[in-house]
Amino acid sequence: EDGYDLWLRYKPVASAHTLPRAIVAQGTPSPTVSAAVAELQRGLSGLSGHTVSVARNVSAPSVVLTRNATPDAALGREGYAIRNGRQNGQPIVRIRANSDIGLLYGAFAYLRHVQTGATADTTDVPKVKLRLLNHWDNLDGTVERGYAGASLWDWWRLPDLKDPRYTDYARANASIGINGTVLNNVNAKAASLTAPYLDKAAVLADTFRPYGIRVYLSARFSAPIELGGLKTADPLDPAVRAWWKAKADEIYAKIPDFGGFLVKANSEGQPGPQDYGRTHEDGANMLAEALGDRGVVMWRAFVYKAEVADDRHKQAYSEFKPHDGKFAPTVLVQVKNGAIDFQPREPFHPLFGAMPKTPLMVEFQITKEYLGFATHLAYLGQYYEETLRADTFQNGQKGWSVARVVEGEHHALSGMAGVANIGTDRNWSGSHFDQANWYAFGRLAWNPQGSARDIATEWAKMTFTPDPRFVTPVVALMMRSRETVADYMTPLGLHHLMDTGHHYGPGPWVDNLGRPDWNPVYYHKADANGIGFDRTKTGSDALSQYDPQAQKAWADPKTMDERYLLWFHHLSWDYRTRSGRPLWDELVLTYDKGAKDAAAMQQTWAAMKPYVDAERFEAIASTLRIQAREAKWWRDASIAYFQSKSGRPLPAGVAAPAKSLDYYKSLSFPYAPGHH
Ligand code: BDP
Repeated sequence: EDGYDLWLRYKPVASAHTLPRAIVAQGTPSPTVSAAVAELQRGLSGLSGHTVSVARNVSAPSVVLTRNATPDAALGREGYAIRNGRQNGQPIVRIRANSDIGLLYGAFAYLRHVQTGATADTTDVPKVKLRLLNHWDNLDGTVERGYAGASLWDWWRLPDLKDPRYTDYARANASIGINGTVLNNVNAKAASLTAPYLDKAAVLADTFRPYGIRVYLSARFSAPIELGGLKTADPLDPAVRAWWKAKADEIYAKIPDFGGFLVKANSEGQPGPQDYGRTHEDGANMLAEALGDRGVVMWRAFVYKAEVADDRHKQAYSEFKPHDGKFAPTVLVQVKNGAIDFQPREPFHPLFGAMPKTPLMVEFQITKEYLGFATHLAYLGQYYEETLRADTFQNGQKGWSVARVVEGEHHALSGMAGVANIGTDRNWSGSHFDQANWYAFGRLAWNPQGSARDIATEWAKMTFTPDPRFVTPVVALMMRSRETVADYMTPLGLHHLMDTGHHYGPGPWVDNLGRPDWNPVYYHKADANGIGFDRTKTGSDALSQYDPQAQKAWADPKTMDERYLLWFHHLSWDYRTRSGRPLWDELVLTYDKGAKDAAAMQQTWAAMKPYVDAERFEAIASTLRIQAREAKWWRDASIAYFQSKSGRPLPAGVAAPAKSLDYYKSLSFPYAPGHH
């Protein structure tokens, strides 16, 4: 097994003899219903170990797909109900929905239930409307921050070559409820909007359509200049507006269900409305006007300028909050989970809860740019859950979790985006366990209140085996894994300590980059006296961007969750932590624990050998070996560096770093993937 089949392996289950023998689809056939029937046939045949047939009528135990003649409001457009019952004297499982896509989702859910041992009747409806992958894929086939091979999109051979892998991609996404995909990098090339590339994108859209997946594109704001020969891309210029309108019409002629545009503007050198003295809403609303009610604009809030003020943490909030309520109804503002940049741990972004009049999407990173790429195991379901459950106290009210803000109860639109970790590697995600992050993202986009542990359990059962001797220890390992990475990379709320460019190894000493807020020293501020970024009133005061009640969680170092300590506070090395130990000792011990826990993951995995095929067992064992070695590297390099600042001895019993600080500084990774 090479991992290609993901969680859709369909190996025989213990309940094989009880499974339906036939599939009956009632009503008018459609490509989506055919996809549902094909998946059920493939799935049930595999799970039961005998061929399951497709029938017109119920004359054997069957799965029956029924599209409601009159819509059932409780099921919405994409929901489904699964009911056990009887028909013609036979036991049946009826999947009901208002739409064909609801039937497909119901089919996947039923197959999941069979594999995870859930048999009860269920009704399920997605809580978020736009559940999107964002591919940071370049037209030259490379993937920005991609660690799973090249881009899946073969732009060179498209539109002629319809790689069967595109269908498997769509199946996998539909199985977890993802309903849209942005094909190209947010650092976009205008060429993706030219006729030849639109023809290629149209073939992908045709392939994905039966699976309920719409295609979207990242739009380069200056395209009217680069492609249209205009002198400006000023969003208030009538010629610019006309250009975008014509472009949108051209796209819809080729892709009738085109989803819309994702835009990174005025961030990290990308063009945008501010180049013309205009605002974010001027830019976003112009694109919304061009698309009309045919599609949406997802305008990213990941912005920061070179002439950064005191704290990059504050910029997105300062730039966007004043514009709440000014965006067109088809614009969503897409906000990263935290205010800096996908660090191993970040407090939730202060914009959540601060823009009640605007639909806010949350953007998570599935690809692990700052968590050890595809070589370190970190289950992100636990990370996403942590963010989604945080209370923003929107409008000063308790109970406004990030999940609830994203679900957007007062808005017509809602959305969640995940920066994809998918590429041409046979296992799709670069490592077997990274498939779980794709899976968890989809499941949480469907239901942001879902449980990361339950999701990990489902995934482990389907991807490996339902045997509890495997599932229990592996789920426990997954649930701890992100914390372990945070412990050996960025303990106690430290952040952005990664080395220049690739963001893989440690570089806490880096202080020579063009902008202060690219340097790790800017974020940890360690010196002989102490460490941490003061974001309280005595410092940058970023904390004041949160609702006063949310602030309480982080305002007092004595009572707060210490996993965020140095994110908000600069403290002396002697500061007494909750454990009673001085901060210096606590920091060193956390690094040490992270490295030890990473090493221990290998033992847990070694005991799983009887339950896993040899190919995947070995592949995982080898990445855990790399992780243990590199966790030690992180620990040693970080302790060596911070000790050069604190000048203090290591706590009793803690081993000194294996090599000198200069040695760690001298290491470099010129060929690290994903950085171009
Ligand atoms: C950072 C990445 C960079 C992306 C940027 C973004 O390092 O490659 O272009 O985010 O989200 O995390 O736009």
